[in-house]
Amino acid sequence: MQLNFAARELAIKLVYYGPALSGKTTNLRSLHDQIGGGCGRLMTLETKDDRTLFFDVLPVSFRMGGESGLNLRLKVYTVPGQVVHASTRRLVLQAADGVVFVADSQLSEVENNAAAFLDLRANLKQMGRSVRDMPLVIQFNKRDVPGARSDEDVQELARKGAEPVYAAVAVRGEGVIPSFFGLLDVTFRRLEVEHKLSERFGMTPRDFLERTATHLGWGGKVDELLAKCRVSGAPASVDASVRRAP
Ligand SMILES: Nc1nc2c(ncn2[C@@H]2O[C@H](COP(=O)(O)OP(=O)(O)O)[C@@H](O)[C@H]2O)c(=O)[nH]1
Ligand SMILES: [Mg+2]
Repeated sequence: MQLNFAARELAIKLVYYGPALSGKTTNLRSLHDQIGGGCGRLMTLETKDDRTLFFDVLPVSFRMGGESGLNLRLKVYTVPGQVVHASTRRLVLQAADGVVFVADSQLSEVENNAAAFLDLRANLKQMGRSVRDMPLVIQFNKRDVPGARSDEDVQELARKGAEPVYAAVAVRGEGVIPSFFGLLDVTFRRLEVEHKLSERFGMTPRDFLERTATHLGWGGKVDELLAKCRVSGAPASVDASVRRAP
């Protein structure tokens, strides 16, 4: 988090992490398409075969309104998943305020997911941080692929961990917005604990979340949004109604 008191600006860095080809760039593209004018230009840098070469970044910036006059700047990044890009991943992860871990639901990717998670853990540790203290959301993407990990399997994992787990089909835009708001929710809550946002700006984490949702075109029922596509003891279904037509 970067706070510029003179400019009354709060900058928050969010990172989509995960193995190569799990759908991180697809999430950001879909986010960009679904929030339309609510964000700036999506910058991606890919090789000819669509692999992320460096990183992608989507800026979302707006005035929070109310008495605070606060300008909120969200900078949403993806890391390149390929093993060779380890140093770029560390660079992108530096000073992150929250992470969405995009896991690939394909059975063939179980080991790659695990390796990427260990990589996340190791990189955080190297920065003197830990996964436990990092606001984190897990997204199981590619729920549409035949032979994906079963819903029961995903539910079991969701039950074991403390962090929110979301199901997604990012290519169809499903689960993308709920995962993003799930991350914002845990991130604002953490910033409240660490930096006393409500004392400084007179806005609770919930106010931050609701104003961001309103700015991005999802006014109203933030709780419903957070519950959509969320995996718990209930079946891990993906609700297409959250998706906006591109
Ligand atoms: N079937 C399916 N394919 C997906 C989904 N999300 C992404 N993909 C595909 O997976 C490939 C890798 O996606 P990309 O976003 O570039 O992965 P990244 O390496 O994590 O950035 C692309 O061909 C996407 O179209 C999904 O939900 N279902
Ligand atoms: Mg990518």
